[in-house]
Amino acid sequence: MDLLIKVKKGVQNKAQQEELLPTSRNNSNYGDEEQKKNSFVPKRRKTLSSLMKLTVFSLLIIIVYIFWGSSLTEMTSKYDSVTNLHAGQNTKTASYKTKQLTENEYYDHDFEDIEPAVVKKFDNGVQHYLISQYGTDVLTPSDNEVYAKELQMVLDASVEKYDLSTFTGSSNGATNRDHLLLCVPLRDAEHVLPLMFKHLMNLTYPHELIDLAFLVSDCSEGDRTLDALLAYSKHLQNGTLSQVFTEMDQYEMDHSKKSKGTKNLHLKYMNPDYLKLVDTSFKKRKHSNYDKPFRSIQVFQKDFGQIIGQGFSDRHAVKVQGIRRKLMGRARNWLMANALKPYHAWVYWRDADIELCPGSVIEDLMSKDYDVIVPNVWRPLPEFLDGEQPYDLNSWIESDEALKLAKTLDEDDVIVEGYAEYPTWRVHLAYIRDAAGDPNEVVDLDGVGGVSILAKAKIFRSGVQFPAFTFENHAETEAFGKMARKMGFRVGGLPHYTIWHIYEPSDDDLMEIANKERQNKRG
Ligand SMILES: Nc1nc2c(ncn2[C@@H]2O[C@H](COP(=O)(O)OP(=O)(O)OP(=O)(O)O)[C@@H](O)[C@H]2O)c(=O)[nH]1
Ligand SMILES: [Mg+2]
Repeated sequence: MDLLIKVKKGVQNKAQQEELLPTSRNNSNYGDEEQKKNSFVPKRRKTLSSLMKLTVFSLLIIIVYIFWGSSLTEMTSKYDSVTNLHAGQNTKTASYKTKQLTENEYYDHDFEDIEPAVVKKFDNGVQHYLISQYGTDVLTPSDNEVYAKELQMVLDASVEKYDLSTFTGSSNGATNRDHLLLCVPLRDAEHVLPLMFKHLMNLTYPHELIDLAFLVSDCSEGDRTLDALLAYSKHLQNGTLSQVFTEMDQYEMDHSKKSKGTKNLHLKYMNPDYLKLVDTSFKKRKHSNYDKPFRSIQVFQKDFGQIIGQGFSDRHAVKVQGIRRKLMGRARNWLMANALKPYHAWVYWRDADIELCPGSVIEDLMSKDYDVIVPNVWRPLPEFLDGEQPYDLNSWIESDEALKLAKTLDEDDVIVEGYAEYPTWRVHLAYIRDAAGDPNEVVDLDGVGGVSILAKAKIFRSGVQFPAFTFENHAETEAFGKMARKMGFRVGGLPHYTIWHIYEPSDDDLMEIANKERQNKRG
């Protein structure tokens, strides 16, 4: 809490004294003025001081809960400039263009027009305020006016009123100005963060209606997911992140020309059309509000004791699925419990490792007016492995065979889809895809995968959660789907609306690629 107060104070001082946006969340300074100028010098806001205040506040609510690990000072200093984002990268960082914000949603709800100095005057009670402010004399009408205004500010600071009937979630959320909480769990994810942030910016659902909440947990020693996340978040809220990525991409291109590494060897074996689609997708899809900041960002760091490795082969072993999924359930519930506010009408869960996804995914899912809804998730593969594959098998329709199978299992056993050990004969959303099918077609589901879930916030308020225990022989998102159904909510999936997960070569795939390379060399 001390940390938060310190951060708030720092931001306040900067806002009041310098009329500038904060350069650093922990109020640390750059070495000298010249260095500061060459780093991320914030833009002076000449007009609309309330807009400036808002941006200050939207940065301010990047709250970091550090339960273990290094201090905020150490972390942010490592990532204070883009130069540090990729070690040794020397990019030009002179000046970035920022945007003016006008939408009401940037200011409403949490961001009431409260001046801390005024609220503080009431610290010793109303009577003390009146005496020290106006002596014992009767208040003049103008004193009274000031008093009423300042008293209202105190009340606004401590009482929040919500009518939950106005935050139920509608199929046309953007027009209805529905607030949405977007949750992303992250573990050892530094390498996919640029991709993730590009997808976030690419979302066409109004950014001023989206609160972002990230949970970083159980990362490996030396992993820099949290540092990178904070650095990118700062730029996202400044509206400068796409400029940073342009520089990073340019650097990456120059660099890869110079050194022929084996890191991305598998790309040689992928479908060239798919690779081209990935390459051009952001260039083509950029929308006019791409650079607009989100309404707020919260970053949480908390470990849950996940010991199963995050490598592709580690995390897919059948024996570890139950434990892994239950811990993920705990992590998701924790994030939601901390980030969900009374005014959120929708919650969107999204994994970081998605390569292709329409920017309109939120509106597209919302338009179906289901309580829980997911798209189809496939992944590309090397051409020697058929080029593509149905990926997320956690979205399914329950079968009689699986119900019978469940009866033979222990109460605590977790059925895992896609493994020979559990022949469920369920209909998987992934397998009923027709690439040319109607993307608006919906089927009712029982279990759902967690890659991209849109859900009405009211279902969480009614008690639906991601079971961190075995619920009907399932855990986490699949059990979440089952639980939502059991509580009478509508759960659906779009078989012909596909988003694409990144391809990470498994150990077997890497061996196959190495074999092919050897064969090629032998000629
Ligand atoms: N906070 C947190 N995030 C995690 C953890 N494990 C995975 N993640 C994140 O959750 C998302 C999904 O992770 P994946 O490892 O792809 O897990 P998955 O989707 O169950 O597995 P795949 O189907 O193989 O992709 C990604 O954004 C990860 O960074 C964890 O233990 N804690
Ligand atoms: Mg994944």
